Amino acid sequence: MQSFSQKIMSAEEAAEWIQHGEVLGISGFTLSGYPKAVPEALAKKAMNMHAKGEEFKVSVFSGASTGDDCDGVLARAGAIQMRMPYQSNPFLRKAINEGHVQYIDAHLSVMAPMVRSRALPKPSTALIECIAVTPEGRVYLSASGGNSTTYLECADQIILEINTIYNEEYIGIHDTFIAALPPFARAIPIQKVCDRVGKPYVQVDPKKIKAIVYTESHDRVQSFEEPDATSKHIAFRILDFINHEQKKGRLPAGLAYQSGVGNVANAVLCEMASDPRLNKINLYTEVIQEAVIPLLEANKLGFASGTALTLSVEAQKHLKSNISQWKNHFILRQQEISNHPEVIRRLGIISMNTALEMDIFGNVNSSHVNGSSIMNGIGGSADYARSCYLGFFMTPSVAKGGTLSTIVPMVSHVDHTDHDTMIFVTEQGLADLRALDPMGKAKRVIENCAHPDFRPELLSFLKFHEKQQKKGRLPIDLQHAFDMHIRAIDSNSMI
Ligand code: 0RQ
Repeated sequence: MQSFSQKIMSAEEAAEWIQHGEVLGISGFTLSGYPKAVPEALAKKAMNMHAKGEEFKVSVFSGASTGDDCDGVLARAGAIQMRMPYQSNPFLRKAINEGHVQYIDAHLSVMAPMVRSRALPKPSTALIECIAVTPEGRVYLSASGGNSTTYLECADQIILEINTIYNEEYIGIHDTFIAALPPFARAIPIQKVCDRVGKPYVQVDPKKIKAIVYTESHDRVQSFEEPDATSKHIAFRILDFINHEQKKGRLPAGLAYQSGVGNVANAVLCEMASDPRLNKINLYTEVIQEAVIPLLEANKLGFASGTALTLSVEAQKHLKSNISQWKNHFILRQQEISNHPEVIRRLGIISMNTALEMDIFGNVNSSHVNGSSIMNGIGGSADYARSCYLGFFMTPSVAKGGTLSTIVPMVSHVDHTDHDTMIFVTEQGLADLRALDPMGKAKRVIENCAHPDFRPELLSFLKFHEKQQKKGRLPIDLQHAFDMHIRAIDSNSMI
């Protein structure tokens, strides 16, 4: 049996195991469960080497976004060559948009199988935050599942950060199940949100563990703003629609929800906690976020399955003081499973994701401002949108103080095509696009979702169709499709 006492070391010593040009496979998903000490040490190492005129950059594969003490420090140190599959850090975003970091924006469900099948470069080092490791090599993950199991399995060497913020009561939250690659893959045996199909730990070869670093540091997650009137309007419209569909017999009661990231998505979940029409709510989602606490306190959370527990520092402490009572409400899975289309389709998920902009024909841009500057990434939104039972895309009808319309003639970047979208919602209203042809969709989206200030221009876009001799199915006027975006680029305003 392996004794780890000689492998316990400082973050700086652990960083010496990582060399220029490596691919790191790190833990972390939407600012939860990411390594905190070794990335800081690695950033210092990179800066020292750069000062001496030496090269030092690594490629970073994660689950999803990590905190400023990981993505942020590494980006500021100029230590990232390539990043995949999702980020949300302002410094890293700037470095990507300025062309200093290569960024591959990928569906979150496919990252791990692509690593295992060697379609992507193999991470040489796995850098993983955990709660504990046993001498037999059982690694108990911390606040996120992400792609950690795959990185631990594939990497040549392992560096663990044991975060003592967590105590042993957290052990058991994870369910690590990995499907074999085709043609040997079998059905994933999840029939209910709460089904456990794997193990509460990841088994690694203890000989691969080169360094263990102790940390005591919360995930750096900001508290959400109190939901504003716009977000509340969006939430009411979604909840009213769900209630209406259930009354009409078109939507079975009791389906689980997926909720995307950001302020709007959090507001919708908060409204669910106080909506008397909803009894117990189950989540089959990626990110179990802050609003899960009001649901627990209102005794309305049945079960939450996700890959990340993304809570503000205050909520992390609150969860810790109630962990023995609340832990039976949670499962954290690997993102390959939380986002697996097979499971999402079988369970029949109600999916709610936020868009940057949506077009009148049903296409959605979640990731690129004016078609070119990355915001965060597509994340898992398409994993859910494509396979869900009922899918909402929501956004305030205007951004940047009312100067930009989020409803446009054509999105400037397509993450979700009209084939994969169902319901659009803004604070102005809701448009069910499922039974409409392109012209029907356009009229419904303009009437129900666009801000009144932008409706005349959007309607005039459709007049092109009336003027055309040779009509075509989609009334797209290529000469004017991006007029609104071009004005936004020229003057920061679509008005
Ligand atoms: O900018 O921060 O400078 O003010 O975008 O917008 O309104 O605060 O919305 O926090 O809910 O995030 C789409 C980014 C929305 C997020 C997005 C500007 C706006 C603001 C943020 P400021 P809000 P939210 C599961 C699902 C993709 C991944 C996904 C996201 C900033 O939800 O990344 O869905 N989604 N994953 O001013 C220019 C527009 C704009 C705009 C908004 N049309 N043009 N700027 N903004 N609309 C989780 C994972 O997959 C991990």
